[in-house]
Amino acid sequence: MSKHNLKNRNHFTAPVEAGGPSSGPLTAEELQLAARNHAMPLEALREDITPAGLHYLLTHFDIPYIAPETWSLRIGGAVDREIELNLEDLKARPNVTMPVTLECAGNGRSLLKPRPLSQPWVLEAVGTASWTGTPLAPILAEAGLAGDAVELVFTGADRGIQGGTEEPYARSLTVAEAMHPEVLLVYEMNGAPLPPQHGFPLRLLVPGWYGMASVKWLASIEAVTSRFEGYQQAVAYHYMQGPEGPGLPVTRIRVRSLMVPPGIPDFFTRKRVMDAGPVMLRGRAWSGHGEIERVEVGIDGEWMPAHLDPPAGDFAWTGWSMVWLAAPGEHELRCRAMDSSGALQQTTQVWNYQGMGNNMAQLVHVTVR
Ligand SMILES: Nc1nc2c(c(=O)[nH]1)N[C@H]1C(S)=C(S)[C@@H](COP(=O)(O)O)O[C@H]1N2
Ligand SMILES: [Mo]
Repeated sequence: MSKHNLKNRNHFTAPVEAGGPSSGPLTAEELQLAARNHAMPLEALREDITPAGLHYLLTHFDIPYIAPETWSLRIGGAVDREIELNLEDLKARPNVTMPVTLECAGNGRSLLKPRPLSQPWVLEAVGTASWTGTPLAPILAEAGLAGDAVELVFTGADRGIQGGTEEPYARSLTVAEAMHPEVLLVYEMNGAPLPPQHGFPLRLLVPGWYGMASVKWLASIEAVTSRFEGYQQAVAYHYMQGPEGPGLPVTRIRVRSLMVPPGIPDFFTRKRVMDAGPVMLRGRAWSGHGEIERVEVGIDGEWMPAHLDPPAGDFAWTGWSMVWLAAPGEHELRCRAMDSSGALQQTTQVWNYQGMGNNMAQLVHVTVR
């Protein structure tokens, strides 16, 4: 049993003390979170690599101020040798640069009915940056994990209170997950030092997983001999049907596709307006459960296959496109993807209490004139 009491095993008592999902209007607390944690404007789906300023952002507490000269990463706990590495030490190690698509597990939350109260994402909590860093596995090998180590706990320099529990932001991975070769300690985003909001000077990057696993402002890595029970691990990020936990842990990214909204938007409603004629519909699709096998575009309920580009990387999104002969009138456009595990995006909602992993197919209303 975790140290959190049952009353606090509820993700949503934290920001609003509302005690659960709501069908009412957006709250001031949701607006406050939405203003801090911005999404990626969907027109940025045009680019393989998302410019850092357009990448989505999710910070639970405050962005910590870290002076790089005094910062270091401590690796300890159930290891043979404790290791301390500063930024220069990390940069001197072998480096890897790769595009990785990150998505917040709460993406799509505000579209659920009723709406779980938390960061009220619509659909755009995603981005693909080119990340540079050093693989984690060799560092863990140098530290020498004890035979009874079961997990690694990654702790950030930020702290706050959630669900009545005061803690630093911390998440764990099993030893097997942490040893995957693609798991990196990254210090650059798109060829520049990590911006403060994305984890300067160092973050963990767990490709294929929803964003919560990629701990920003990394301060320490601790090998532990029993499962980590921190709030962000044991209480938050679970698929639950009601307030009683624990439910199933949220791990890898569920398959999703999004389209660049065609035409031009109406300022206030964001509804799309465009001229009749052929138009190239474009977008991106991704999954943490395997390659994208198929993307289909639905025009007024009729599904047609899209052309797929080669994926931008093993853990990055795949571009898609389809020509649509737009006829005058009102139209409903959708897109849905299927990955190599056979998972397909649904067109009806699959609700859960924390509003996690809602990958329901996007719907775009278009007026063709
Ligand atoms: N230390 C720390 N790491 C964190 C978070 C946080 O609040 N603190 N938020 C997590 C969540 S929920 C997500 S979705 C990603 C967002 O990464 P980004 O802001 O660089 O896009 O960071 C993760 N890492
Ligand atoms: Mo997230």
